[in-house]
Amino acid sequence: MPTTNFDVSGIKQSIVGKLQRYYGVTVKTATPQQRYKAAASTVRDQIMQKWMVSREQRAHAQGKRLYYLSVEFLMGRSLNSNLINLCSQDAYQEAFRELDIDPNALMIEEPEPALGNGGLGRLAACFLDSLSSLDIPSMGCTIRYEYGLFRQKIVDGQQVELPDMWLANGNVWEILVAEDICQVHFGGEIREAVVDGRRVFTLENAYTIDAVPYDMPIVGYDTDCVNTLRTWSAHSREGFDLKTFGRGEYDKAMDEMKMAEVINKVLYPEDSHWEGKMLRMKQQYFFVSATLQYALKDFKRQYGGDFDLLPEKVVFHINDTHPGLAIPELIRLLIDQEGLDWEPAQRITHRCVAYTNHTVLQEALERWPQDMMRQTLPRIYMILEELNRRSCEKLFTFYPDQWDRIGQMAILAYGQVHMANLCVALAFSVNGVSQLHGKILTEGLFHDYYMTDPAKFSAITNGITHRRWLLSANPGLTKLLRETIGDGFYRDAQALEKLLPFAEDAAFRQQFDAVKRINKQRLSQLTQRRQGITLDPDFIFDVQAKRLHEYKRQLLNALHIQVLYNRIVEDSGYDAPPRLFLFGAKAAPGYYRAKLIIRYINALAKLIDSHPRASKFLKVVYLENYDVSTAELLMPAADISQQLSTAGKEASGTGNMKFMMNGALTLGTMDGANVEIYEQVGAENIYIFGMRAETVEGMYREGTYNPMAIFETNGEIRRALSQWLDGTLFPDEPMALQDLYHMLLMGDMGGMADAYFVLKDFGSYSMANRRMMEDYQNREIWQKKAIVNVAKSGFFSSDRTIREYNEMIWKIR
Ligand code: 26V
Repeated sequence: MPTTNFDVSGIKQSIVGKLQRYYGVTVKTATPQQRYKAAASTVRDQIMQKWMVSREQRAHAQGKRLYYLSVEFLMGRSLNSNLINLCSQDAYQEAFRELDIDPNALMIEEPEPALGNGGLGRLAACFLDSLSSLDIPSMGCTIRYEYGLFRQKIVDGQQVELPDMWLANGNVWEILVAEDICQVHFGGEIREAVVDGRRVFTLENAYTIDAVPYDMPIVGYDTDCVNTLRTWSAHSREGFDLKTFGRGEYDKAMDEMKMAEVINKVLYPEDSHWEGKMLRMKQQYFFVSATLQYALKDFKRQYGGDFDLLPEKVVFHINDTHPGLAIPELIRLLIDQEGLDWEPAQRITHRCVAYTNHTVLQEALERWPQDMMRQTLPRIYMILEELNRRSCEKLFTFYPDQWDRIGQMAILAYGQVHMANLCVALAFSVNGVSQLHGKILTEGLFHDYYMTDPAKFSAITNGITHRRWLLSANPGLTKLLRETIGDGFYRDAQALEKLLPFAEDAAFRQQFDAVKRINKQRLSQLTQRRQGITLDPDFIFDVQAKRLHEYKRQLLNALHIQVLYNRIVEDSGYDAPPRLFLFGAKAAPGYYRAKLIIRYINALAKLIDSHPRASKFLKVVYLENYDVSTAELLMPAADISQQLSTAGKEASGTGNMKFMMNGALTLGTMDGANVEIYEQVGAENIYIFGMRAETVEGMYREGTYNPMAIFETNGEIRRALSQWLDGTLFPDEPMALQDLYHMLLMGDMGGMADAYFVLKDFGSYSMANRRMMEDYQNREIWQKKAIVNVAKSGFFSSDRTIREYNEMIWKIR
């Protein structure tokens, strides 16, 4: 077999050859998209050789394999991160140079697979990178959504959603794996029979859908390990079920086709508010069932039918409760397909499944209507009933006669299937994503379960892949670091600590500053191209980038900007360094209040722009369509990272880590992983404000919080809120922000006023801002703090996170 040599001349030959063979063009006449395809498929060829070897090695080694199940993987573009992990960046750069190809123009031709909403999906993507880099055999499993998260436009200050057709030009990185196509069944009725003295269950009159897997390679950094991201696509059987059609059941034949077509059509864009949508449940079961069928097939191929061996060879990690039906589905497969009895099936399943919780927000916890589950997945529902019966029986011995408590802990209760309870009761491991979040799980949300089995709970702080978020996203800083402390941090992010002494080195600080400036200009090119806005690198770049949600408190930031504006307007002697506030956030399309906050921010931007003096000190820019690629340009340009969630609400946050690693200082609450950033850098290198989580909890319990009292006593807040209703912000529609006003001061529909304590924390936030601006004006002090942040960010590499998961949970090799 001819093997290609991927040195500079081999790369050039391959690119030129592909352009000629695929498109009949030369490098000069090719479109940027054609050049991208030719380059990317060259990289793919290079990966293929490793991928094959990796698969053979895994089969040979007979080790344990991790299946990471997640409804979201927010991968971002692959080309550059693959080049980095293959250690081929230099060779390709040189090949591009010699072919006169602009690498940047080529990279942006890659459509970004936006198969995720936010933190949870991006974490899954970072994990895959670390798993391969640490040589841990693993497969990410998810749904091949035809449409990823919507693209966002801002029109007249408002969010408009557009479809994300990321597959329109094909996907260079995936291959269809025909031999692993399998079937998933929905609906129908259960028939029970006794065969050889054993009760057997069969499903009749079900809808059957083909699950078609597409595999994407996940390359590890400087290693031979290439793992797989498998995305499942739904197809109707043989296109159109002719048998059904032939029987004259046209409607049914059509229904099946429609259902198959729709199942992987679109990613749901809500990431904080759960709704019992039948289609979403079908999506989840679809990819879970297909994944488990494949995993058992692969297991049997290697080890035959000894399923007691399964927990030694396989671990299924479920990313939040969304893939939680893996639990009853594995039991179903072991019993109905493999012929095991209930007890061994449940015992084996328990030992194979681990669960991570990612949110404690009540409204985000999944609870399916029991009727819906019974109709759509009758056999799964039967198994849930049995699991519930056994689980409640066990709980009853631990909490005798405490029926209320057991009702709260039950898998089935009050007409609903409670997914978190299912996962906590049945998984062998339950973990939180930061120290604080872990504590809230064991002391709050899952406390009653914690008391029954404390050993299975853990907290493992999230991480980010420093290869994408530093090496790839910030080439300027990476180069400077390599020249200063060597390239040890490429492999081991903790080596960034070597940077610490250079905080005292004035020459280094100056270079560090120069890199930041260039990164600001890079970002400005993006906003210029996309929105026609130029950013002034002399401004402080102060960024809040994350999904738009009340608990994340973009409103606190905006309200404070408005107060600053008023100070400037009123005080002709006002002086402060000029500050650019950048917002990047998508709102769930049905989240009215979040969309209103977007309007508010854009109205503020306009108000400030139209004031000659205020616009010398302040600028607000709403970055359109915040996604992974935007983040990669945004993080390296930031001076300030705003992490304002109400304490106790943000499970971890991972954007906070990306900013830190790129030298931004955090302005934040003691929430999620901000707490650990604080511990890493020390109090003098971070700006902490606001109530602590316990205080917040206490205020909810007591119910005595009265934001109106703050409104009455704080003139700056009163002035700003009054401007919401007097036409200052929306001259043509003075009542536009009425809902926000009401929410803050009166509460809505019986809910408490200002439930996220925006007004309560405002004073402390404002003070922290003041401290920060004073420090910023002393360049030396500020630069030192920024450098300490980079130096201490190694802890937040997802390599550390994955090592901890493996030591504490998966125990692979
Ligand atoms: C929740 C839901 C609720 C039901 C509707 C659909 C849907 C889709 C996604 C989610 C995920 C919400 C949980 C989430 O994204 N949590 C975030 O996880 C990050 C990674 O652990 C963490 O850093 C963030 O703090 C946390 O909000």
